[in-house]
Amino acid sequence: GHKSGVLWFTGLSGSGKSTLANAVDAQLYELGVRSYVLDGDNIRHGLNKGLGFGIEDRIENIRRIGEVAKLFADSGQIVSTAFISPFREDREQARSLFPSGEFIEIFVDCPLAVCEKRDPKGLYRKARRGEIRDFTGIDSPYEAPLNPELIIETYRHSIFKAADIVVSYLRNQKFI
Ligand code: GGZ
Repeated sequence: GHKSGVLWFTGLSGSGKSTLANAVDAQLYELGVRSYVLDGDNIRHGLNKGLGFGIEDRIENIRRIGEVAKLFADSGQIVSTAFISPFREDREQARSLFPSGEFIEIFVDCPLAVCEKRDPKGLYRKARRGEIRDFTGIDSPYEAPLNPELIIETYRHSIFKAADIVVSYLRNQKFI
């Protein structure tokens, strides 16, 4: 068996949160650990359809994600959440839903300039042109974690190495 908990990935758009969460999920699957990833594809397009990117909507987005993550953890799984989650206070609120040690905040650290250069969906370009407003890092704030359990610098690690750092942490902390 294994312990349940949440891997809370936070970082800018294009920093690699979803990619990393999915790589960790794949490694956990190989190890026979039950895990699940919550990301924009299954939450923003479903449960949270209708929420936008203004401050109030982001707060509500993260609040619901915290509650859903708790349900998955209660079901015995290791759940990964891959959302910008830009505000410290909201991440702390999510943390407070979990027993101490079971909320693992992972700062997916990648400079804005690198995220902007990657720009996989062309959103930064649109934000720079003023075609999208309230874009994180451009005209909406991102508050980096002050004391995360892990910092992963995705601009200097391969995705495999980055996932390995997370899985090793879970081993060291006796989750798996
Ligand atoms: C930030 C936006 C915005 C704005 C659309 N600001 O790179 P992506 O496309 O796939 O990831 C971003 C995603 C952010 O949604 P989250 O639910 O993670 O945000 S938050 O935690 O702040 O609620 C981006 C896309 O949605 N996107 N408009 N204005 N990202």
